[in-house]
Amino acid sequence: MKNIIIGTAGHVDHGKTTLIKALSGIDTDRLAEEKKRGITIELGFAHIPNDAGYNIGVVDVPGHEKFIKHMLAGIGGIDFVLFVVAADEGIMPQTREHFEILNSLGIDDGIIAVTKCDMVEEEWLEMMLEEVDEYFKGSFLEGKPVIPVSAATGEGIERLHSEIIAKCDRDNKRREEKELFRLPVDRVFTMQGFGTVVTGTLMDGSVKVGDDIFIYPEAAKAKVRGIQTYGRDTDTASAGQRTAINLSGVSKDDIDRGDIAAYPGAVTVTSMIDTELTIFSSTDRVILNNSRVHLYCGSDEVLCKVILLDRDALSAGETAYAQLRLEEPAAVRRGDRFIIRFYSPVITVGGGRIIDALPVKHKRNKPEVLAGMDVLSHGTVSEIIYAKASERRFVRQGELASELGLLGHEMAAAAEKGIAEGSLVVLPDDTIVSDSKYLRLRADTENIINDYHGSNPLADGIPRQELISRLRERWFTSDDKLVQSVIKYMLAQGFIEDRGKSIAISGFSIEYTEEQKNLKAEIEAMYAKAGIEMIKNDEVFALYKDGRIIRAILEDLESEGVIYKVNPSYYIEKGSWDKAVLAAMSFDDEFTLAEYRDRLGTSRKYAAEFLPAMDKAGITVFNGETRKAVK
Ligand SMILES: Nc1nc2c(ncn2[C@@H]2O[C@H](COP(=O)(O)OP(=O)(O)OP(=O)(O)O)[C@@H](O)[C@H]2O)c(=O)[nH]1
Ligand SMILES: [Mg+2]
Repeated sequence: MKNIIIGTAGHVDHGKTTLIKALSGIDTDRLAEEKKRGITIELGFAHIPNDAGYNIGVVDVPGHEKFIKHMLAGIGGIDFVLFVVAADEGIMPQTREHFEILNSLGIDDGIIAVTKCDMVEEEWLEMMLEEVDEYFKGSFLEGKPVIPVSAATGEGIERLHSEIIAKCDRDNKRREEKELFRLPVDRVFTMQGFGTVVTGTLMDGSVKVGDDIFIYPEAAKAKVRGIQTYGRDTDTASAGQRTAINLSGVSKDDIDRGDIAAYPGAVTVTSMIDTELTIFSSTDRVILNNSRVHLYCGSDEVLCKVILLDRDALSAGETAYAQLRLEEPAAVRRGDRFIIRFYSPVITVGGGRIIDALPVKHKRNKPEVLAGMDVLSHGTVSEIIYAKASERRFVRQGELASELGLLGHEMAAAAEKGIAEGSLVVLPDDTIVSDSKYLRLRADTENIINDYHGSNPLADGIPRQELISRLRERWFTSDDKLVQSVIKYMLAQGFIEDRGKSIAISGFSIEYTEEQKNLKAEIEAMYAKAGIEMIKNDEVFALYKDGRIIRAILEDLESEGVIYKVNPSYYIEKGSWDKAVLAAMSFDDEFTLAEYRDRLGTSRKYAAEFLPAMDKAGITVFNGETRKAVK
């Protein structure tokens, strides 16, 4: 089943609602006040029956200039417009305003209905049709069907119906991948016995009963209890359907029109957006830098400041890069279209496209900032990823995909390309960095380790924990996982080396002075001479004033396999230790300390140090009195 959403547009009283009733049988003016005043105030919803197998939803908008904001809340998600111009009045102010809005929102297809034909003479109608042609010339509506209709006599209604069906036979441009699900909420209410219900046009992706979704920008979690599309219960709803979702876990008060129901990752919650902003050619208003305006995006409306990045004023028909700084967070997606209206008087002045959903704060009139905008506006996916990865301190691939409106596999493919070209590095924890940023990370790491080697020439490397905390400080991050991931990547690259508890620059080895070499030889000879009669560490440390050097020599001799660390107080010559172990292993049955001492032929003092060390090493098992060798 193909899903299509049509929106109406046109000046107040031109017959939009009446025409939708003629096409669908549904009166979308539901409110008492609408009935009383004979105008549409809120968005109306209907669907057009057809036997072509399409789901055709309709969003009927108000034409009155006072309710433009309601129109904006519903019109963004449509596939094409049913543009209404009344034959008796022709092109009127909100005809123009709606048209500019549709243009700005990137709507690119439609049908024009010239209504109330019964009210005018043939000649007048001819003149009006010419006026309509003239007005839409050069726009997305040029050459589209123009159909004279009358809801009063029924003239043209059938033809209009078949033109609508013909238009539905078009490529669906919506993205249907499930994970992209988002629905800008245009109505929220409670239903007796059901709880909270939100409705909206399902923009991308799909949703099903039982799913956990989130209401953004607050990110309030909710569960999908039920779904309706076009008045029928259903298990799933997908892109291009008018959808009502019954939610549990959130109350009506937690949700406003303009919020977005979505899966995590389908939207970016932001307080700033970079945009390409165009001022309507029909307006006489000028947007000055730093002006406060109303921003309409999806069904949301927020106040924001316009920071013009390359000029002080933007006037009719002009386009420029602007950073919009929002007074409240909004949930958007890169590529989304939006409209802006003057703060006061509230007049629609322009609109544009989001080119960065999570920018950094920009300075004005900076060539490098503007060059970055060019990349975001019309660069390739790889170029955009590179720019974002360079700009951000650390960003994980998944976050960047969501910010850029890319699916996981699209992001992975682009990253893969960047890696192959050497422009990007993806770390084991999925952090993505540019080549130049990676070189800086590498230089930082090497500098810290080299400094350590410089001031600790007898240590075989910097203790791993110390390296992590120094890098965290250097990179202003508390993210241990990230730092470890950088280290892991660099270890795999082979220019630093894992030395157990410490990390060294590859190839680093301890360099002793002549004096230290002699000292090392002296200590080695001491242990060899002592053999099974161990030497207490204190005696060795007494040999030299600098304890750090003794420690380094002992550790070095240990790692060379010359001595063995029995416990914190004793090392022993390795060959003697092996003998001590063999003696324990030679018992077939349980043995006592005294039996062991006799077999090894040493004093009780040493035997009493060896055996607990062997227990600890898992060579022997002690039951409180006797021991048994583990074989
Ligand atoms: N004679 C005649 N009257 C029409 C026709 N279509 C609409 N009308 C009348 O025009 C008036 C306005 O029609 P609506 O359908 O409410 O106009 P609308 O464009 O929805 O108005 P808003 O939603 O307020 O912008 C109503 O009184 C309709 O009965 C038509 O084809 N012929
Ligand atoms: Mg109406």
